[in-house]
Amino acid sequence: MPHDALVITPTYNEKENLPKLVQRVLSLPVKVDMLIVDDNSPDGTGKLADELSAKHPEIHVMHRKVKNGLGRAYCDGFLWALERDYEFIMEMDGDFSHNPDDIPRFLEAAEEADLVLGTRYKNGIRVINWPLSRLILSMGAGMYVRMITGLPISDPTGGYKCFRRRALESLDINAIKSNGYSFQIELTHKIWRQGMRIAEVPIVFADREHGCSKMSGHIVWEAIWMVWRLLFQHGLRRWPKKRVEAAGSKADSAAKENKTAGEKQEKKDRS
Ligand SMILES: Nc1nc2c(ncn2[C@@H]2O[C@H](COP(=O)(O)OP(=O)(O)OP(=O)(O)O)[C@@H](O)[C@H]2O)c(=O)[nH]1
Ligand SMILES: [Mg+2]
Repeated sequence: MPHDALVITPTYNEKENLPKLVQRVLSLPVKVDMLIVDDNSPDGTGKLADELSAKHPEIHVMHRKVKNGLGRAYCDGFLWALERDYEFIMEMDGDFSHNPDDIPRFLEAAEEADLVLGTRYKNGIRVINWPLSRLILSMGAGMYVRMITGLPISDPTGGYKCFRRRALESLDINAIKSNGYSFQIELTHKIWRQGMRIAEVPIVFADREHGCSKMSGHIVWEAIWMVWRLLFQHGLRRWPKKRVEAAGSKADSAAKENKTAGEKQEKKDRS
């Protein structure tokens, strides 16, 4: 039987990482499914993913013909998840920069939020083995996003996230064209500006040990333009629309209880 949480991992040349990653995810105390979205990796990651999927029913694989960027891979994964019954849908890199042991904390926080973001920078800096230039770029990008768009998030370029189903349903996924940093910022901004509830959980981010980074200058430029686009799309507003209650939140259930109590009272009064 499928679980109600799905972890989506895009892969491009991750053959050293994938088997260990799958093992770690499968041995978590919470049960989750995993979708590997592989872009025809020349190192054979796709074939390896198929072998893992044949052994473990929790593992699913999507093959895409050409390398088309992390953003497109996630969007295809989201559409796949929404066609099924998943309530919690996570993004997790396949290079161990995101520690799979954090998954239960994301799922717990998602009980009270529409979107949960892993943060490397709230209450300290938790990044291992990055050159200083990369850290400055990442933290600088975060400041830039906050300054221009007003998005009150400590790590808006991070890619370890958990979406509630309705947060993804609120997006026009086919209209999202960005990749990399920009992709992460765009999704979060579009969910935040609708007034949905966002939570942050602290994570430790470690640079990859195996394989190589797909980071490029293009990714940085794309993000620089994207924040302005988002600001204009939102009518130059730097705040969200009226807050909507988070799916399954305590406040939400309290509101429902109040409503039911009110209805009961009304019936009593009428009789
Ligand atoms: N399917 C697919 N996966 C990708 C693509 N580009 C990157 N990935 C995967 O997305 C995840 C994150 O990619 P990384 O290369 O680590 O990129 P990054 O995390 O932005 O950069 P680094 O911090 O330098 O590692 C990894 O699991 C990659 O294998 C792509 O074009 N297609
Ligand atoms: Mg990485």
